[in-house]
Amino acid sequence: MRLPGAQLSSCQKRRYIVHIDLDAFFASVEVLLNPSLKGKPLVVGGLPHERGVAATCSYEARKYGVHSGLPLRECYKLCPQAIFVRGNYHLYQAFSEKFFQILHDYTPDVEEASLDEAYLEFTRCNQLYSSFTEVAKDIKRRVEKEVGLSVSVGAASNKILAKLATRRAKPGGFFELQPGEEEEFLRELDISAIPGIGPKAQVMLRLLNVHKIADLWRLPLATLRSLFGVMGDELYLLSRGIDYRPLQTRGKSESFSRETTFLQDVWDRDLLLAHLAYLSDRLALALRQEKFYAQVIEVKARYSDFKTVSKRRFLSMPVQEMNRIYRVAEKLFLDLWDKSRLALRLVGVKGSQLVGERHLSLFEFYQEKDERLSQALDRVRERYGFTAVLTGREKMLGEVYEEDKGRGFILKTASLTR
Ligand code: DCP
Ligand code: CA
Repeated sequence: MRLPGAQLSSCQKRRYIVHIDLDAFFASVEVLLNPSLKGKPLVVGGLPHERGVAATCSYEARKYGVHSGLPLRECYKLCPQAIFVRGNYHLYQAFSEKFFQILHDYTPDVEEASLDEAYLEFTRCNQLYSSFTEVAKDIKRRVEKEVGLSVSVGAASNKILAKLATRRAKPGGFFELQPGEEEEFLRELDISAIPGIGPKAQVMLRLLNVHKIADLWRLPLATLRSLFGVMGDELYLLSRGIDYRPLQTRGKSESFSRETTFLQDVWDRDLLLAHLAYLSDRLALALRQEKFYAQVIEVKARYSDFKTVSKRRFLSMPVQEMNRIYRVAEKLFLDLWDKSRLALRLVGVKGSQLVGERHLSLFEFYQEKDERLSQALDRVRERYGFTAVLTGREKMLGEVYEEDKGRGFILKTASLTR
């Protein structure tokens, strides 16, 4: 099967993206500071009988099946000889800052994707460097020397391919995907390699006998849409190595967000989703008032121990409507929320990569229905107040919060940006 991506990209300027990710980050910092841990199975995140999960573990521990997110007790069962440490977030943060400082020396286009992971784009740096490959290798050497941690680097023509190249390079290697090699490279990879295919999506796909990325190519777009809704389009493209997402650099971080801390920490799924629906609704209102569409939706959650997690999704079609935002937000939230961990103290939803208009995208048969519905909703709310029309999910908040004379609920610490 031919990938349409090869054709599409040949008529556009080829990008050069480097993805860089520290190996077993928290664990590597612990080893650096205490070399007696070197070569041993190490779990970071808590002691064996404590509540909670492993933040990460050394590669030696991974051989026993231990991994990030696994309850500490399970880790102990799988690898009782492992050394367990609680970890020190502030310390890791300091290492992370040093890591990013180095990266910013090489190009202005740096996306800090997480504490230990970044994308760098060199497309604009043609005049600056004679070989991007050599630059990528140089960055790797400098991080290893100056931060003291092992790092893996991938290079390719877009973000998804660069990230998958890093995965191939792990641990400690460098892998550059050459033009024309995309199809062979992707074919045999497991579907879990694609960001966005979480555990639930995997179960669904495996039932359809889809295990490898090449199996995904056989599913028509309509099938992916019926399985994954708005995310179907993205999976269709990403599985073919097609990815136009720009880097989210700090300078371009214009966004709207709506988040709130709860009156009391919350475990209850429906109550969490009710908050998320309401915040999505408020976000939609802000976007419509300012006449923006968001190309990226991000959900954030904070557990009672302040561990904060977030997950975002680039959408092939920018959104402004509450129900579209909520659909994406709900999926993101359910993917990132680990209900067995601790209760949550905060949730939030953010729209970024704002655009002023939306074009009909290649794979989207845009329905105006949602848009008309939103406009009608606004008119009713202008007359009768925001809480005059609420979705079924949102109504639950009426049992928890006071209303502000129809203008909305009085949340505990609603934090609005922009
Ligand atoms: N982390 C966490 N909880 C998770 C996942 C990760 O606290 N569920 C923290 C610990 C990790 C760091 O974030 O060290 C980076 O996450 P990665 O997914 O990049 O994992 P590692 O760097 O540990 O390992 P890898 O070599 O696979 O990148
Ligand atoms: Ca990492």
